Amino acid sequence: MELWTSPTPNGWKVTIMLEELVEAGIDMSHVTVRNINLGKGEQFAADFTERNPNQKIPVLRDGDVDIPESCAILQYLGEKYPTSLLPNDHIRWQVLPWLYWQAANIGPIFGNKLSYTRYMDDIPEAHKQHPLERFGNEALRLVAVLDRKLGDNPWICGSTFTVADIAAYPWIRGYKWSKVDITTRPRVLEWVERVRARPAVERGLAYGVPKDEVDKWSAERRASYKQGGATIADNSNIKDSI
Ligand SMILES: N[C@@H](CCC(=O)N[C@@H](CS)C(=O)NCC(=O)O)C(=O)O
Repeated sequence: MELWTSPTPNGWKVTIMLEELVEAGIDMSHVTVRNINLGKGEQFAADFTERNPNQKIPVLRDGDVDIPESCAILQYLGEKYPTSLLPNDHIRWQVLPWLYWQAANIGPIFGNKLSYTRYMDDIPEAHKQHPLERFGNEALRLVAVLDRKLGDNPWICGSTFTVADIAAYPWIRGYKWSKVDITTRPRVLEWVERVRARPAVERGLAYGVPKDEVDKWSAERRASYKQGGATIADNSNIKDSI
C-alpha cells in the first residue's frame, strides 16, 4: 500500500488513521508514504494525475486500485481493517453521515475561509469581504453544529472515537490559522484537546514535518504553504466570457 500525501489537514486525516490502526494492534508496516510537495506543484505531474485526476492529495494505492479523497480513504481503511474506528454493525450509519458531513461541509468551508484569510494577499480587501463573511459565518455555524452533536459525549458519534473525529479534527484544530473563533464553544475546544492527546494523533500529525513544528509551524513553513496555497484560488486562467 502506498500513500501519496502532504502535511496538510486532508493529508493528516489519513496519517492519523494509519497510526490509529497501528494503535489498535494492526500491522501497517506495509504502507509506504511519499511526501508530495504541493508548493512545487507535484500534484500536477503526470504520475500523480494518473492516480488522482482531481490533482489533490491524499491518494492511496492498494495493489492496482487508486483511492483519492481523504474521507473515502478513511472509509476504505476502516472497512479493510475492521476496528471500532468504523463499526461494522448498524452503528456504522451513525458514523458515516458525519464522515460525509466533514467532506461536504467542514473541509470546503474551512478551506475557503483559510484561503481568503491567509493565502490571497494579491486580492484587494474589498473583493475578499464577501467571501470572508460568507465562509466565516458558515464555519461558525458548523462549529455550533459540532458543539450540539458532541453534547455531553467525548467524541462526535458518542462514546467511541471514530473516523468522524479523525476527519473533522485537522480542520478544527487549525482554527487560529483559519481565524474561526471556536473559543466560545468550550465543548469543541475540549474535544480538540482530547483528540490531540491521543498518541496516534500525535504521531499522525508528525508525518512530513519536523517534530518541533507539529503544533506551530516555523515562519519559513508558513511562508512556503502560503505560497503554495495561493494556487488554490488562482482564477487568472478563467476567461471572462465563460
Ligand atoms: N476533498 C479532497 C480535498 C483534497 C485537497 O484539497 N487537498 C489539498 C491539500 S489539503 C491539495 O492537494 N491542494 C493542492 C492544490 O489545490 O493544488 C479530500 O478530502 O481529499
